[in-house]
Amino acid sequence: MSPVANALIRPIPDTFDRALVRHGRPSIDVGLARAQHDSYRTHLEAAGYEIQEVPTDPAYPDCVFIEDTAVILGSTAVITRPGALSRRGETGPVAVGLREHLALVEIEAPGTIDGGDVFILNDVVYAGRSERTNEEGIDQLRSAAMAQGLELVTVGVYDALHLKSVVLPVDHETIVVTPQAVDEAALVGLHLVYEADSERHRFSALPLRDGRVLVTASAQVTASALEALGYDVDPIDVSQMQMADGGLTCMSILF
Ligand code: CIR
Repeated sequence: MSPVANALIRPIPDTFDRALVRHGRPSIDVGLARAQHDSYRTHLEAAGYEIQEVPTDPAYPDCVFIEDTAVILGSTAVITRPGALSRRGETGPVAVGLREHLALVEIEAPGTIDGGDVFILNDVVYAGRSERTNEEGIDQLRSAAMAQGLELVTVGVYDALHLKSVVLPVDHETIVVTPQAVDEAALVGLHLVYEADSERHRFSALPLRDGRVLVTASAQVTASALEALGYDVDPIDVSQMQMADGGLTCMSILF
């Protein structure tokens, strides 16, 4: 089992149907979203995580996507400065939840970072340069990473909201990548598995501490490819969060 044992989550607010979306205006069913979020919570509990809930806030329709508000680097939580103006106020209550466990560092203006643009594998912090995360934010994250003995690699994101919309680690060396969505040269040394073309932008994954990999039920071809490689995949339907451009990593902060 991984030593990561805590999961910070934030329930769906009543205003979730007004969450930010990149394209169009999908009709999100808030009740169904809540049921799907409950199922997500149950999967985390079954894998052995201690759940800590940050109160939801209807002033922030996107607050369920708690991952974007903090990045855990060793013993430090980097409190982000989200790229979307409407999400800036989400960080305060998350910082309160994290400060009882970890030292805090804050990203300062003009830097912006969304946690969905960051993952860490083998002492390397991969940071996506995206529509939400800018160069100043990445520079500040690099300083925090170096203080923890980690190096940072910047990855250009071309066709996605966040790095983790299109690059999903499934273990310490393997990532599932959406073709032609990021600068793959920055991912050298990692084992790449490609998302099926027929499921473009539908796959998401979250490796759990019990060794299973939670995967989106909407990407069965990609999930089957992982299963064939020996991964123990656990499908979950999060269609309503996907309508709001969310995936599986974004609904928790694991530490
Ligand atoms: C947003 O546009 O900010 C939200 N609707 C979706 C955020 C998803 N976050 C993530 O994948 N880390």
